[in-house]
Amino acid sequence: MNLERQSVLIVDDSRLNLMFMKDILKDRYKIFCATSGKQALAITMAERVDLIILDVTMPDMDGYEVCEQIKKNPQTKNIPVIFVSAMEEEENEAKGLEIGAIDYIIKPFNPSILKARVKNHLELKKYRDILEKLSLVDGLTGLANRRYFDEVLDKEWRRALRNGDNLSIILLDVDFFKKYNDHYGHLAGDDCLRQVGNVLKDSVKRAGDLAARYGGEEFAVILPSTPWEGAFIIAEKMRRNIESLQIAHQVSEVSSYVTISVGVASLKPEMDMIPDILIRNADDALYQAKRNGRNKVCL
Ligand code: GH3
Ligand code: MG
Ligand code: MG
Ligand code: MG
Repeated sequence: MNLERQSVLIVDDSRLNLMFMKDILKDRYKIFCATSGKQALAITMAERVDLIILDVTMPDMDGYEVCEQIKKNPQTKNIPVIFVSAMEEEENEAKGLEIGAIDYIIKPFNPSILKARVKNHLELKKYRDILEKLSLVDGLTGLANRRYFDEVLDKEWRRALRNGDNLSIILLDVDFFKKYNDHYGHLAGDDCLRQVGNVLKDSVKRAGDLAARYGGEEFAVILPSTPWEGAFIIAEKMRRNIESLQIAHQVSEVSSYVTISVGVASLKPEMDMIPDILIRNADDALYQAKRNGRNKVCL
């Protein structure tokens, strides 16, 4: 979880107003300033912004339009927007709230009210961020969960299709894990899965790679822009690193330690294919690895 100071973007075409609001908030938050809608949108794309204070009346693009753009973009739509405006008519306030702003403050305002409202909205934003993160993370291993894996696979699939690029995935499964649980107990089993998860985390280092818990004692890894040779090397490294943990597994039929079987699949996506084909190929390869004696990587 990102525990940095939260950040506020203040947007107003009057520098005097900007400085006034910045002074009120700068002790508590990291502040970004923009004097136009265009500049504001650029900052929301480039920086981590947790809340936006937005003037309504500005030349070129007015605050409503800026807010609409922010709410339309999946990357920025969850950033709360507070309008601050001298336009005190109720229809203006209603319009601001209707297009997705969380609050509307009328100028001139009392600085402590601005401060308090910003604080309350940022508290809510913090909990929403935590909930979103929890919904994507596997509780046992701290890896991405299946839901997040599916989302990323979809995204990477479309990117690879656009760029004519390779996309590889690795599926892996702990060998004789039912016997492990039966022999050592479920808690030891959980601990084993945690250790396997840590090895996977450490084995994928490139930005864009994703290691996930796919379900039960199965894990999956996405390797964008990676041809099969590279994916195979990473898979083999994972298999070796798990074996090197030397987690005792007295009742395994393949080794005295915990091992994994691994399937690798790689292709250049084409228009008439869907991402499931990668999963199916990796699953077939994993099945081969199991049939060929386990503790193996197959392609
Ligand atoms: P194979 O080598 O063919 O993969 O055999 P296996 O025993 O590993 O496969 P099987 O699918 O028969 O058993 C998987 C076991 O994984 C059964 C299930 O209880 C256990 N398991 C799944 N999720 C968890 C978990 O979160 N914690 C623990 N401790 N065990 C789990
Ligand atoms: Mg203005
Ligand atoms: Mg399994
Ligand atoms: Mg298994």
